[in-house]
Amino acid sequence: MLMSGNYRIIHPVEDGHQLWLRGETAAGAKVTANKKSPTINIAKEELENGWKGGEVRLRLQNSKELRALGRDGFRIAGNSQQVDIMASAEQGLLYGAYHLLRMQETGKITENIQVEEKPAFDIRILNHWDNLNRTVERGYAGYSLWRWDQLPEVVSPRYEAYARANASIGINATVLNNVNASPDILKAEYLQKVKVLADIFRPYGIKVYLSINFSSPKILGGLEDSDPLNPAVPLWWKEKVKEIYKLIPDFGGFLVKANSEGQPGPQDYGRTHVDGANMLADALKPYKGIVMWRAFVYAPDEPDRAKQAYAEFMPFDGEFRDNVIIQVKNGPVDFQPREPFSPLFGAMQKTPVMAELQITQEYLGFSNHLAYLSTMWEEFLKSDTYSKGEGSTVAKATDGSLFNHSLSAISGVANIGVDDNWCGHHFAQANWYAFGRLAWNHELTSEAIADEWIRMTFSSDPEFLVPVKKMMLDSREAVVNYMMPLGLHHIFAEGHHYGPQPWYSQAAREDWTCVYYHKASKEAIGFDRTTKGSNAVAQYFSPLREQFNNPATCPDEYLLWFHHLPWDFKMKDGKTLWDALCYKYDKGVQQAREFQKIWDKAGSLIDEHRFQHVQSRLKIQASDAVWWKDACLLYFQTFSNKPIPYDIERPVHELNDLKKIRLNMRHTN
Ligand code: GCW
Repeated sequence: MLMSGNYRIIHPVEDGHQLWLRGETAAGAKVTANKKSPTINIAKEELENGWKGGEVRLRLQNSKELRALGRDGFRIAGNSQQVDIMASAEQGLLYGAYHLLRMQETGKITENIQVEEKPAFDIRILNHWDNLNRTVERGYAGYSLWRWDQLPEVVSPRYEAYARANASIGINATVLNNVNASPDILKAEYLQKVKVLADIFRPYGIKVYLSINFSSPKILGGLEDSDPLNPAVPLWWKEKVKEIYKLIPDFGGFLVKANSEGQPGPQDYGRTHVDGANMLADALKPYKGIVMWRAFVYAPDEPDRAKQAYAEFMPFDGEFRDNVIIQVKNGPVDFQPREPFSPLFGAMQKTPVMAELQITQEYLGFSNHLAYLSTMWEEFLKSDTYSKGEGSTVAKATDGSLFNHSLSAISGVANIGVDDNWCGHHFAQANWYAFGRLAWNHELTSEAIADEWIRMTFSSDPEFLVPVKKMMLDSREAVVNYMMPLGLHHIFAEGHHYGPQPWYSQAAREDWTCVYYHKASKEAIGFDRTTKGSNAVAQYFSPLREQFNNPATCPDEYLLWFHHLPWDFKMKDGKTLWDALCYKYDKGVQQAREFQKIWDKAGSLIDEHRFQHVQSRLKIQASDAVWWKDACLLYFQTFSNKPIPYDIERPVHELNDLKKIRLNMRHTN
């Protein structure tokens, strides 16, 4: 058995707990291996339990060709009767085993199997925003998986199931705790708990990392301060790191949110990001640990938040130690349904940069809305930064190839909790899956990933597969349409970020209001980031900066991101901006309704329980879409003073009623 204890209970209903790992068979394939190890044993057992063909040979080989595929790469050669999985390291064999099983489950086994795979990014890491009290910041799938209260004595079987799910899609690292980090995580008692998790994850090829609180030396160590230039401080970190590696010899390193949204950092002492990051890097270096230093910084006094990460970090390019990587959110503001890529990608060239994606749907309807995010990430990864001429995609600027960095990584903020189905919404599992697959191979299409996921999770019946795949592929754009089309952004209700609140104007900081982002007036709407405005366009390479700067060439998707335009501005298709906005919102509503129809029809082909679960959420999504449309159009209409085009369904709400809605965080933990 793969799972410890008596974990494999029969679930009375199909609750989605098995994720995409459903290929178990009683066939009992013959599997041999030329070496034994905990990792190879897992690969062997997976194949014994899942492979429906003939003999599989797992072969660890130290050849030049295999070494070129790296620690995680593998080759598969043979046919359904006899097949070899070869790798130069045991992780490679494990990934090869999962790959072969995936080929089988998705109908890709041919008479001549020849596969060679090597991951695009070295570190493929989940970021859990899990607090030590088990709440999850921006988590919509129940409490944290980590039972800090029970560890290290009691070990939940879900830890191993989690590791297995990640390994099956190539994820090889995890940050266990929230970037808004409690210093307590570094206490000896917590490190004992972390060690237990690391031991469980290790055979699955998963390394553990921790988010740290920059003030830990002061708070935990009782030092006077946590100033990186106070000699006692780096010493404290050195000792702490030593303590960690004693327990966890393959510990990955630290993730740091510093001087951001009230978190402590080196600037508290007049020092820089470089001072802070390098101090930690020096402590980790002897053990091959790394620092992932986040660039999510924005100060209240800068007139354009979108410019700040670039402005603050570019001057430090090349000044960080070689075991520091800068972690940058995909967009320059904050995980909005659509943003252009952050200009740090491609611009920062001497220091490696990694993308931070958000798998959890903080800004895309929590686990109530069906939003397949692979299309968003694909759009991002394939965006051309033009940093070294055409073809300098974000993917290449971060996978080490464009700037010859030996450190490459990609991270995703996890959407996992203790809910039976792990992610709250059955289709949110697809986002976890897609993150892993894209981290492995950023050239995969969202279509191909959705295809795999549906076949493995639900069904390969074309009557189900075809419409449901289309629904998934359309879903993120639908959310953009009914929430904030044409480049609008951050008009979310304050705090919880679920519903619309474009009228929100009173906050401790201007950049925490919605009016700051849309700037609607009687005359116009949008954020002017052109050369005449905040000049954020200048942070992009040519020809993007010119393209973005001109409303005639700026893609419609980013129009109001970069431009403040009159309501009767003529769009490329001849519509006025106001009408175009109305039609986009309406389109979003129609799409959400279409998803209901698709699901009701296709759903009869799958189990009742998951069918109903998704159906109930699609109802919420459709009604939320109307709520968004009415709130935004009625509110913006108070400025535009123009009629909503008469072929569009009329609002069914009163603006004043919508303004009274106060969600009691009902959608969060
Ligand atoms: O998106 C915002 C979230 C915060 C989060 C922050 C960050 C962890 O609203 O909840 O804090 O970004 O990424 O640091």
